[in-house]
Amino acid sequence: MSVPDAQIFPHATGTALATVDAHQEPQELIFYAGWFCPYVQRSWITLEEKGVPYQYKEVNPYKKEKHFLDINPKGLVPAVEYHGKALYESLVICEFLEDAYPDHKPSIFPGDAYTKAYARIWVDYVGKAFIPAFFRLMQAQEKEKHDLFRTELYDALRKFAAQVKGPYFLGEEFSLVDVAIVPWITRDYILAENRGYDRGDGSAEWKRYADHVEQRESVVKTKSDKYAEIYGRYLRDEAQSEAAKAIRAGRVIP
Ligand SMILES: N[C@@H](CCC(=O)N[C@@H](CS)C(=O)NCC(=O)O)C(=O)O
Repeated sequence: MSVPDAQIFPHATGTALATVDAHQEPQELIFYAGWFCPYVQRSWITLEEKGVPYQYKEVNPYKKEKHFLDINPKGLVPAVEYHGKALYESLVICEFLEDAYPDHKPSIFPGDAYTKAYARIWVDYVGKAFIPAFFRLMQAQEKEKHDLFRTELYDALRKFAAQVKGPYFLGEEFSLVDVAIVPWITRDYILAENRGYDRGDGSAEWKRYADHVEQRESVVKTKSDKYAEIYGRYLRDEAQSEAAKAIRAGRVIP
């Protein structure tokens, strides 16, 4: 059966296109990615930060093709194949890259145990509070719901911004907390254009943080310029992705 979301633009654009082109040679690590996906961008940023050699392969996860389901039975991007063995889940991949390539710097985890655990608390917060609020606002159809969910998103991001040491979440070092949230920051112009969202209305701290983190080189190098095309279906609440269905049903995003 054809899924409407399967009709997506087939490849990266903007600055991400050159990054894709530079990673076509076979490597021991194959990165299965969708140019449009914020979860993919997390793992992609980590690959670029660390300078890990990888081969980029574009996958349309909505097609659920057998060769991809063999790699990730969940049928979601990102996924990697490392020496022929598969892994998936964006944050798992980020942590794996850290462990598998310890000599590739910078590390996206702080060295001391306490700060590493503290970072994990805020990565968890991004997944449980910030991202669901972001998608709820995007998929909401009525004006009252826009107002309600915009307030909810501002509450979520203010709480996060209040903990930002600056310029990055943990201070001078870019870390997994920044990696976890920044793909949604690079896409928040969709909410600004369609849902009355404004970084400055969130809080001055949030705006300062968001304006800064989106300029990180690894973020810019993995950014495409056609996100609006993908999110039209979310804005009309027609998207059939697993995330969109979960938000619609009030379930946890897979
Ligand atoms: N929890 C997953 C989420 C990945 C995800 O939802 N990817 C989307 C694209 S942004 C996907 O592959 N969707 C296919 C679908 O929903 O059928 C992760 O962190 O990697």
